[in-house]
Amino acid sequence: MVEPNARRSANYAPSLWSYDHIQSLSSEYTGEEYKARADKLKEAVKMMMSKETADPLSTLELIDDSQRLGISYHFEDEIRNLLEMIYSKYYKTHDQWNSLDLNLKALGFRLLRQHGHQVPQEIFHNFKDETQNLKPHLREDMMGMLNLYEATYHSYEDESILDDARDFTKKYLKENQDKIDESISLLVSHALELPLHLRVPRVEAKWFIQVYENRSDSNLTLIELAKLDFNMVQAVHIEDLQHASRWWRNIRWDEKLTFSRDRLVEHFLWSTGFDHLPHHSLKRRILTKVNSMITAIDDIYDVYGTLDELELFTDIIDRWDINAIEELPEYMKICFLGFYNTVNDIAYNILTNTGFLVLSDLKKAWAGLCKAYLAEARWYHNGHTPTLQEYLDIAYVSISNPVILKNASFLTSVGLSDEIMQSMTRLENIVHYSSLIFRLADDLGTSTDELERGDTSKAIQCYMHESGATEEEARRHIKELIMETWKKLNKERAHADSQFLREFVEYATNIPRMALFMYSEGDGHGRPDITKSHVSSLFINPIQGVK
Ligand code: 0FV
Ligand code: MN
Ligand code: MN
Ligand code: MN
Ligand code: MN
Repeated sequence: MVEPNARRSANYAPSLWSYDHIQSLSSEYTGEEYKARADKLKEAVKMMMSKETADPLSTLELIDDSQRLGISYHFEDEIRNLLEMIYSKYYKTHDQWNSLDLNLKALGFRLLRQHGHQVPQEIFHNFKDETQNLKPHLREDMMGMLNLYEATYHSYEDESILDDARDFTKKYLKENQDKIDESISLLVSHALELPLHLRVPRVEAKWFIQVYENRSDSNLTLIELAKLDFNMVQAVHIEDLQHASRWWRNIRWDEKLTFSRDRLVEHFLWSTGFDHLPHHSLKRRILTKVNSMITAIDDIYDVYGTLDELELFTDIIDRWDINAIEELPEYMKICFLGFYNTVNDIAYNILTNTGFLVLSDLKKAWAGLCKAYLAEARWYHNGHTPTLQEYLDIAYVSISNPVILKNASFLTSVGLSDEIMQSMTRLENIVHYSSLIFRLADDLGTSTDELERGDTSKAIQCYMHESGATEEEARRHIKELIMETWKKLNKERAHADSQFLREFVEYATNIPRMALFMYSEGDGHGRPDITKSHVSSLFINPIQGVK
């Protein structure tokens, strides 16, 4: 049992980003001149994509490069048409794909699966024969192995050919990465660190633009557009960040809830990782507020609140009862009224922008989150360690992803129609898998500190408790669970057959990608020094050398 009225402290470091600093940021990439230049370049790329080529590999490479450079959102129709054509010409039947070489198979498989085409794992049934006589110093062979490795991350459950191919290529790439020239070994070590499918697109674009530019055969139109577009999108992000930072300043939680993490900029980083597209500003601004409220309320439950207070707070949120606010302690009055006003304001924004009244859905999602927080607080205060399954049934909610995705679903660019409301039930699995990976990645990154300061047992400890495993074994088990859950998410992605679902599923996939990114070097959310260079790279420093 824990002393019921003791307050803990997490001693979180202060923010590195002052209000004045954020408001002083600016970008020159906003004027008509840049826009006109970008439009010209886009036309040129469209021309490249419309030309009939006899070589499917170069077409696929063009698509892959444009995706990695972060500019493919300008060419969605062109890319969809190209892939449909390539699919029906080369990948639809056994006879067609059986005659392709390994590199072409692998690149096509990845891009086609990514875009919802059904290519079977059997395309790689003889990959071991095909890789018998590889010469690692040959560029083509190495690219083939790299593309096969990347392709295997698009697998579903029970695809053992792809599991084998992943193990095989990983080993091969590790053993041979020093034997090739730097332009490829750089790609290989990057991929071994984390495969492309698990990376945050915006962060990857910033990295890949530099790599691609140094290539001897880079396409000058693509690279010019990528650099210009990156800077123009960054200008939009700066305005979004400034907007969110004004809200944060007005709500004053940084000075009123001083026990909690002051992380407005990091919350903006999260929401930009979820969706960085320039025309989705409203979504980014709203989700930054949502993320900030989640973190503050999480800190109330995990760190500052007494169990009695938490019981009361949860009940008032559940009843959405503004009249009961008098019963709350001072700091909870501030939190509840600020929260209540902001959620109402978000619902109002969604109503005026999309015509949908979503307040009751938002209320339900927040109440669900607070109940999950309370369940964990009770475990902690009672000294109860649940089984891993018992824990995850609560913890996939307490990671806050259902609240995030509920808000995001009402802000997809497609206006909500009956058809979309019907696909809401289809979203349940997507929400579940996305949340589970987010939770497990968060526990791998944060639970050491959490347990030290006093918090409920997280996935690692629950598994150790139930199985007698060591911490190292438990961590390995959690990592395997993450990989198995990605496979389930991949399967759900394959069913995304409308504009709404595609946008939603991409959002839901970027959330666990962001989690892997934010926790890759430690608790990048709790410790601003870890995240500082990424904030500068994405929001402050433009790419140099843009004409
Ligand atoms: C929770 O941190 C938290 F604030 C997260 C996951 C980052 C905020 C970002 C978003 C809301 C997107 P913490 O590790 O304290 O979470 P738990 O659930 O483990 O207490
Ligand atoms: Mn917490
Ligand atoms: Mn928590
Ligand atoms: Mn859109
Ligand atoms: Mn955590």
